[in-house]
Amino acid sequence: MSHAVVDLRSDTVTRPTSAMRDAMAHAEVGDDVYGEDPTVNRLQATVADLLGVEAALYVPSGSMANQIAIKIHTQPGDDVLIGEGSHNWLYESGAAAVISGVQFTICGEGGLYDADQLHAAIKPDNHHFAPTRLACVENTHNRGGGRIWPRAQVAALLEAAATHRLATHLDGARLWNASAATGVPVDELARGFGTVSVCLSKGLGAPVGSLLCGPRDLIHRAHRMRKLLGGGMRQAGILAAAGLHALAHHRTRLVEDHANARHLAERLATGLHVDLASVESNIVLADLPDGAPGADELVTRARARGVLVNAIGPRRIRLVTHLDVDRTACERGADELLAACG
Ligand code: TLP
Repeated sequence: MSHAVVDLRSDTVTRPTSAMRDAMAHAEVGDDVYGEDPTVNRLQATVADLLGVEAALYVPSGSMANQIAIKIHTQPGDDVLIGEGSHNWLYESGAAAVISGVQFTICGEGGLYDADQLHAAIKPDNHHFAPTRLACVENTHNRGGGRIWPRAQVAALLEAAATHRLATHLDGARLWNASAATGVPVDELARGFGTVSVCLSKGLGAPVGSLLCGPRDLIHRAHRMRKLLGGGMRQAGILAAAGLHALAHHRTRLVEDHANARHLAERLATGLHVDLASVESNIVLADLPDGAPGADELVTRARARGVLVNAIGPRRIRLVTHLDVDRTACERGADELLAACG
């Protein structure tokens, strides 16, 4: 019996459902560069409202949202504090150096850092050093395995950032997951940050799109940067409609992805090293024990068995649950991976 491929590489691999495609096909549109696309405007208003901010700007990708945020918070030559392995630093092609001319200082371990680590990383006011201007947080933290920032830690970090007059940016590509996992509304998780980016194309299952959110004056500046970077889109309502559909229909189900990730992690832990306590949302990191092949080899073997995963280190793989993998698919994914290790 042949099975469909189980794709656990990322929650970005989902395909639009037929209901989502219907919503896209029937979207009312206009030219968004003139600000005349009613569906984009509705999406921006909806997300601003959900996050409890004045304004939101629809952009093609999470990377663009983050890079616009860094640009509007900094000047060339500035220093930006960021958690280890954060997307802004690791996975955006060095864009912050190119677009904003800033340098990063990595704080803490595993993606999260605390107020003391922030204080320690601030550069003295001395001509040797790049002035520290911005602190970035990623919640959930992708490379950290979908870790959720403890709220008290965020509050203390924001307070410390304010003491040093740092701007703050939250990469909330998976803030929806953090909210679903903790039951804390997204506006509370976003509160206190200067800007927040959220993605519709991860766990929510839309094909495209992110929003940069914040106070009206900053989002006004972000609008110019979106144009400068070539991110102005025309009848983008077709895409925004997918986002609105995702927000209405795919948010509450994220808890299923989290339960599936836990199940997957427990099953994998029978043969691989998985820190079960760190599985908090829809991402599972697994380390390969002695005797197992290396991560690249395991990825190749798993693919031959119809299971797709990503290697993120010589002996580490990442698995992500989403809309297009149910419990049975996760079980099959775990079993094939365990078999491929032997
Ligand atoms: N993450 C992707 C890859 O780029 C690594 C993935 O498969 O997880 N912030 C975070 C925390 C992300 O995980 C991602 C995508 C982004 C931003 C960027 O979003 P896009 O791909 O829309 O630019």
